[in-house]
Amino acid sequence: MKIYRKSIILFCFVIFALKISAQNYKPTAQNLEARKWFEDAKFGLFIHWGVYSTLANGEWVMHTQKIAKKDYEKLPAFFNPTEFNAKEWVSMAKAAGMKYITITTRHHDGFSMYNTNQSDWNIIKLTPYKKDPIKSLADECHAQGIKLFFYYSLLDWYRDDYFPLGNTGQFSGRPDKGDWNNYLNFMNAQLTELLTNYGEVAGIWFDGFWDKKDSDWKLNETYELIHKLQPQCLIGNNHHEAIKEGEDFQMFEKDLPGANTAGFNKESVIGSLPLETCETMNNSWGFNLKDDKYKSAKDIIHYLVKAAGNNANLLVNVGPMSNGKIQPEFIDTLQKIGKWLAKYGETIYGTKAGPIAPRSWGVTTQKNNKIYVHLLNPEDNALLLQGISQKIKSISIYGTSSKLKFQQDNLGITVMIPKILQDYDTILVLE
Ligand code: FHN
Repeated sequence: MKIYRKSIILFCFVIFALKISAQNYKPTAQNLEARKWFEDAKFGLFIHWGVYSTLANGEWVMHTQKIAKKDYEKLPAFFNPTEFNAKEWVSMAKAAGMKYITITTRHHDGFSMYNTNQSDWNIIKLTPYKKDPIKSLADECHAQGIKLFFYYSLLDWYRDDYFPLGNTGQFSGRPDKGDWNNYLNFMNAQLTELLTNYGEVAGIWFDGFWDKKDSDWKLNETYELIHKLQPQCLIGNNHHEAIKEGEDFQMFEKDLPGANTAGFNKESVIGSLPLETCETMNNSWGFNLKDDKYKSAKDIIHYLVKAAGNNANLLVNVGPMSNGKIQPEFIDTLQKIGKWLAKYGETIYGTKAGPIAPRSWGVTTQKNNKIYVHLLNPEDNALLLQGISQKIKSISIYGTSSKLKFQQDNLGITVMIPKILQDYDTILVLE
């Protein structure tokens, strides 16, 4: 009896230990290095592009317009992006000061924008274009030294084996049965293609988990596969939940880390993983003809600066048109941001959040022996900075030699703010 009890305890211990070790994801040295690079990069371009772009009504059009599969299947025939030029897109991102691109390889409509052998529902098989834009983009990114992330939708409105259905995609006219394990195998096979045929992939950006939170997604297996194929590849998942085992960065859609203005970011920052927020340039991800609620260069620069002041990257989105062009409004704004970053990028790239928590007047960033105070909304002609323990030698306006008057005492640092302010963001440098 005693021996029997002992072996049960031992068995439980082994199971417990196995569980712990399975959960103890240890990132490789390459992965840790990639995380460091990612944290320093600060600014990326998000691209939502698919056959939905032809309808010019956003990437959710199949669901919002209740389009059945049999009708949606007519769309690829209209998708012929003859004006697409990977060099132009990558150069545009580079000139905007962006260090990486994250592009939709497959969104919720399940249509693969790349050459896949796992399904005919793809750009090569069904569009008059017949070419693989992801391949051209990957080659161009590698040539121009821009890292490439692949957005990959876990959610699928098209496949029968995405079953049982989740909260969306009920109008596509699919049968009442499907083999979930087959769906998971299909996804893993597609991810294997993406991580084998496109050179170095900086990361996989998952989305759509929230459609079926309670399903057994077997994410551990998928994450292990990715890290096995490309150890440096960073995994992020826009599941709107706390970070899960195997993920390499944490994301907050349309919100600064820890904030929840969008309504779906209930999780807080956990641990010390790199952080990212993403935002649209109007109110749409995919091309939307009628959406003219454009954010200004100032809006986006302010968001980028605030993201940096919160230790996060900003991934800013464009939804190219079905001819392959990016609309001029976006290009124009990105050029303005690029000019600003060319001048002030040192106060953003490679920085960490500064010693003072974000305030109504702005944020702080820091690098080496410098603290950058970003006055986004200067409120007064004197500013009291509290929370800096180091002795400050001098305070100047970034990029100028003009020193500002200040006093450092027990209360903090009081600095006089000049009347002439810089474009978008007046940056004080504390040495
Ligand atoms: O449903 C998607 C949406 O289309 C878009 O891709 C965004 C980007 O963050 N993510 C989802 C909504 O959470």
